[in-house]
Parts: sequence; C-alpha cells; structure tokens
Amino acid sequence: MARDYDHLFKLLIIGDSGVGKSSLLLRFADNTFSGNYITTIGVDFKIRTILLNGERVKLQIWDTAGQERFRTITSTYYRGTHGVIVVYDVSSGESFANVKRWLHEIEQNCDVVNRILVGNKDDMPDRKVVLTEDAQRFASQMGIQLFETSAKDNKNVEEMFNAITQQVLLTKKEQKEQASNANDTITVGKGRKPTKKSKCC
Ligand SMILES: Nc1nc2c(ncn2[C@@H]2O[C@H](COP(=O)(O)OP(=O)(O)OP(=O)(O)O)[C@@H](O)[C@H]2O)c(=O)[nH]1
Ligand SMILES: [Mg+2]
Repeated sequence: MARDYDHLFKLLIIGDSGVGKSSLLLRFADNTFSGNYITTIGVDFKIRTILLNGERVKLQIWDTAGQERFRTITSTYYRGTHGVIVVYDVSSGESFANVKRWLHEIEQNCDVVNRILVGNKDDMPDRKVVLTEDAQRFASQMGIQLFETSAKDNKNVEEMFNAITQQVLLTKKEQKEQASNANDTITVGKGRKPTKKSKCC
C-alpha cells in the first residue's frame, strides 16, 4: 500500500506543569481548547499530517507530563525524537527560569536535536511577566527560535509547529547530503564508519 506521507517525524513537548503543553497539542491536532486543567499523567501523543513545501509530513507529537512525579521514564520519551518543543508560560517567571533545566535535560538525552522555545498564554497582557525582549535575548544566546503563542486564542500555534517541522526537514536534508558526499569520497575498505550523530534521531 502507498504511504500517505513523505516524512514521518517525532516531536516532543516539554516544560513545567501547567504551562499549556497539552493545550498547544489539542489546538494543533484537534483545533479545540478547554479552560479546565487536567494534568497529564505520564505521556500521551497525537498525530497530524501537514503539507510543507509540497511535501506531506506526518507528525507524531508526544505530550509529556510536567509534574515531577510522572517523569520517571524520561529517557524513553526522547528515543527517536527529531524535534523538541520547550514551553514556558509568559505569565510565570518561574516557568521561564526553569527553561534552562529543560534544555539541560535535552542535552543529557540527545547529542543533536532540533529545539524551539515557546512562551505560551500570550493572551493576558496585564499578567505577562516574561518580556519578549528578555526571552528573545535568551533564545538568541542559545541559538533557538522563539515563538510566543496562545493555545486559547489560537495565536502562532500553527506557525510554531510549522517552524520546528521546517527545521527538522532541513536537518534531514543536510544529513542526507552529507551522507551522499561521504559516499562519494570514501575509498572502499579504508573509509571509516560514519559515527552516529545523535542518540535521538
Ligand atoms: N489563558 C490561557 N490559558 C491557557 C493557555 N494554554 C493553556 N491554558 C490553561 O492552562 C492550564 C494548564 O494547561 P495544560 O495544557 O493542561 O498544561 P500542561 O503544560 O499540559 O500541564 P501538565 O500536563 O500538568 O504538565 C489549563 O487550565 C489551560 O486551560 C493559553 O494559551 N492561554
Ligand atoms: Mg499536559
């Protein structure tokens, strides 16, 4: 049977409890939003296929629990991941401060992986405490793209998922090119085995 996609990527959403990880996924996959808070237990995933530059990209998006007590099997979440979405809440300075910890967790589990930083709940101007310029400065220092979103108002959600998918697609193409260049130059018998670049993808 013909495949219904050109690429299949796994994305992972991480960040503090309550920042809106599940809400972003629900908005993106089902175009719904609920004001009720049901904390994620363990891990959950949803699938959505998008069309990007004329190619069908099937996304398997894993939504993790922010609460510490449900995060006992973290390393297994990361297996096979192509892109990680790190979410904080623009109305919570603590969740932004904790971004460093989440980035560290990625480093411990992946050598190379695409990352994107997301400031969610950007729909309550008087409660916003993480200023765009501070978040942007931090993101630039880390070499990560920043998106400010609202799962509630459906602001920038589509754009953010498209951006991380675009990054993953680019990485895949670069790796393919490198591999084909390496094949051109390796002398049979003398070539070194290519080292695996990442534990994730
Ligand atoms: N105002 C506003 N509230 C939001 C937004 N996104 C999520 N919320 C609310 O924030 C609360 C937590 O959202 P969740 O999506 O469950 O958060 P989570 O990050 O998945 O939390 P854990 O599963 O515990 O890690 C819920 O009450 C949501 O309705 C948003 O963009 N704007
Ligand atoms: Mg959740």
